[in-house]
Amino acid sequence: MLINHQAYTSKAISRFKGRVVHLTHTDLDAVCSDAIMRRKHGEILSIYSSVQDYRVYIDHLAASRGRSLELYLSDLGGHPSAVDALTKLSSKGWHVEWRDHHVWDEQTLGRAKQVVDYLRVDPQFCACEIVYQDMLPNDPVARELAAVGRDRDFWINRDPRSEMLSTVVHDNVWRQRVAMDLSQGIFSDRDIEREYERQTKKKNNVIERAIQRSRTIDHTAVTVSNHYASDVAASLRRKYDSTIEIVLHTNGVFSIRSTGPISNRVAELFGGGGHPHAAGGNLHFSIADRILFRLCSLRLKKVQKLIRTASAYEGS
Ligand SMILES: [Mn+2]
Repeated sequence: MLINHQAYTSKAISRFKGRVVHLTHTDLDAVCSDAIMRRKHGEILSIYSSVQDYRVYIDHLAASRGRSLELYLSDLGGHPSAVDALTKLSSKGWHVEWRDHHVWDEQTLGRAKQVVDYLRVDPQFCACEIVYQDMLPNDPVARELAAVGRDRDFWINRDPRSEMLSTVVHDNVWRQRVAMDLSQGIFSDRDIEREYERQTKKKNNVIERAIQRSRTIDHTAVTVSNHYASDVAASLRRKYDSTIEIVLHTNGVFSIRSTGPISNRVAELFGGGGHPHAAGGNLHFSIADRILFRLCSLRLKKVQKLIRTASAYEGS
């Protein structure tokens, strides 16, 4: 069973007959982690979430009546509020394990250690590598899944399968389908290839529009796009030879990429976090901000503040 939306969580939990719930991110690293968990545990309940608001799902789990299950988190960085939610879940008898590779602040790391049954945060690997090492170290398919996940997550891009799969899992429905396929060692088939072609066309249009809307301030390139943030950022860097790229969503969530190790530090100042070279945060747009953003987009005050902050870090 797989779910993508908060509204379905309670219903899905009450129907779920298995034992393991997997709460993870939405990208290929998360999907590879999910596939390895499926190989290990069979039928699991997978919840795909943005890295910003996954806490809501933990609240839903804690509020659900019935059995205490096992929750495995992966590819989601530590947030103080998520640790609070996990404290409640643990007290209800849930077993909780957390595997991640984002940069955590020491305080959250210390608190999480006391709350969960197992915690491993290791930025030198991607999440699916950690899941593979911990859960199925002798399984050749799990090893291959971990390698494909790493190829994309660390932006190595040597294995063409990682480009194809990471594009296809951008779609909610296909993400679930690919997780199932990967768990059975199927890395590609005609349907996946066809979907890749369809989404590549869409992706190229999205990138083209994002480039048209882009601006540079100093060495920071900024644009607006609700999809394919990593690909959009990479295209901005190619075009401008920039050192920082910011991709804003129309709802105020943003992705940041940087040649220097500053992305997570900038993102942390805006309620987010992530990796030294790739991170995300949220400008928390009010309704008024959203309307203004539609009119003046990059000139919005909150956006200007983000750009100035990022540029200042770059110079530091
Ligand atoms: Mn990851």
